[in-house]
Amino acid sequence: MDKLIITAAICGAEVTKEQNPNVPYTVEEIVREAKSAYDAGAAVVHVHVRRDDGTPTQDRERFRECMDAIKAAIPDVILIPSTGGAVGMTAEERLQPTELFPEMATLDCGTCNFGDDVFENTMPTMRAFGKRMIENGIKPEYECFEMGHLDTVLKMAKKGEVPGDPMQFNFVLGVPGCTPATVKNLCWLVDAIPAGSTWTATGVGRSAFQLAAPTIVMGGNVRVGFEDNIYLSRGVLARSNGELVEKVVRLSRELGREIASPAEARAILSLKAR
Ligand code: KMH
Ligand code: ZN
Repeated sequence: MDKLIITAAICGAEVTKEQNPNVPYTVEEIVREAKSAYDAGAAVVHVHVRRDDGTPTQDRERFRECMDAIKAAIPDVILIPSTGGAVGMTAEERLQPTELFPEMATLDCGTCNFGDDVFENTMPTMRAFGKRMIENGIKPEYECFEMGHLDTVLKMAKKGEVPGDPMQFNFVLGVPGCTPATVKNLCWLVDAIPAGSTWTATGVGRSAFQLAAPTIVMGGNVRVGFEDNIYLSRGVLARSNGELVEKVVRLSRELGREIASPAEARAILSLKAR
């Protein structure tokens, strides 16, 4: 089994300092959280950015500023900027980070309920995002909240509408209104991916660590971070993303699986040398 790749989703677009004061907004706070996750064992950081007041933005220059600052602090980390942004943003707004030619970026694979909101990803939007990622040499991380999302992106890959082999999926389970974070649901999804693909599981809220443990045993990779969960354990707010990553490292070592460095993660994810 490959070593475990840990992704830290340090910020997200929806979680606020009112919920956990350690959620990063400013460039300095984003770098602090990325470094805490990296120092704890994360090879990958999933990047959303905010204005200093916490407002989510997909502004290209804010992404440039934040990603350059993270890279200055931890040069070898793999960055996966979001093209999901926040609910309600236009496709044009969301695509901006792809203009920076990151080695990877998220590509959301379908529309779904998202709490009280609707996270819209129409077929034309997804085709436009796939085309941009092919043109700019970006490897997508395919975000699937539902089995229908996975089925859709597999069909798009067959038609050449999104980058193909080897594909990297992130199964985000436990979002209110989407697929619940159960082991049965995770197995159903993992069984449907093509041979040679890689995958990550993200458990939202209280399921974060309950989904991490079976994922480690099944050979998948794990995402944790404030985007998905702000608690270290029941009622205990995490003081940093690093604390959340440390807990996954402990689980993985107890279960006999070592942690991938960024270089090892690049090899596992078949990322091209740049
Ligand atoms: N903020 C969510 C509505 C992604 O990063 O690609 C979407 C999201 C997915 O976070
Ligand atoms: Zn995200």
